[in-house]
Amino acid sequence: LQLENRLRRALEQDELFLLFQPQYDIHSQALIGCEVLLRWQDPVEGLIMPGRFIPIAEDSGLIVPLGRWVLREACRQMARWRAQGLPLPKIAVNVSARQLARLDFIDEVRDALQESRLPGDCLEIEVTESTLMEDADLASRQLAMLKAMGVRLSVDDFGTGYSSLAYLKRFAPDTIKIDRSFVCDLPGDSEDAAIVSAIIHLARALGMSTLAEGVETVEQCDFLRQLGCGGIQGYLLGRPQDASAIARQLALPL
Ligand code: G
Ligand code: G
Ligand code: NA
Ligand code: MN
Repeated sequence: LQLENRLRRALEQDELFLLFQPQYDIHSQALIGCEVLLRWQDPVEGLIMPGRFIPIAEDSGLIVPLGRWVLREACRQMARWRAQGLPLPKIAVNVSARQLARLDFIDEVRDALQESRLPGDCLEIEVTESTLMEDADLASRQLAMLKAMGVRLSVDDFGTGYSSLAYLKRFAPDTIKIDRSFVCDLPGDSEDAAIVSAIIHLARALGMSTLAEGVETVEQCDFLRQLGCGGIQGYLLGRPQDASAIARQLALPL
């Protein structure tokens, strides 16, 4: 409860901020997007990571105002980059089950885009498999409305949750994010190689793109390229960083 109260105050007192982790096309090396990652700068404790406070926000319902803030701030930042003429196609925002389940979530997304005068295709929503499965009928109605606005969908941490392949067909995400746990032991681990290869083939057959998370070495990157993976994200190419660092990077030629 103590952390919950502090988090509530943090939201009011501007202690939350966003970092952005770049996502690249594995072939052209062009920047294809940035994942938005929330941070909390507590005046006493210092930096607090989302692994510690997102579960508390979800349990208490604080994730709703907090998620609304993230969406709005992320869109504002995207609009600033665009106004500077920087070529960033989209931002990817993590969305929890409890946010997606609210009927006014769609209005919040529309408001955040409109306030920053952004087209829907500048925004990607990242949800986990379990978020989709929690109330699949509701999720599918909500996601259809977002899709009609041009908003993209990616499935986060793919392969780690409870899911069936039927839901991939049903939700038809634009992108499957291959979980870091399948990437970290590449290229040596033959089981992980088989899993990643199967995910990439499945995605391709279904007309979806793939993006590998947690890519830390050149060997992993080269191997993923050979397997036909479409995008990469990870410490090899860029840590989560602040908006000005992203802008500096975007201003450089390829
Ligand atoms: O770097 P990292 O520690 O930022 O992220 C840890 C986890 O926290 C990730 O699983 C990510 O999905 C989640 N996360 C980060 N930012 C947000 C956010 O704004 N909203 C939600 N719901 N989850 C987030
Ligand atoms: O669960 P989700 O995939 O949204 O979380 C992304 C998390 O992965 C964030 O905590 C982010 O900081 C972390 N991350 C991003 N790139 C790497 C990487 O190359 N290696 C490791 N170990 N973690 C990473
Ligand atoms: Na994510
Ligand atoms: Mn992820």
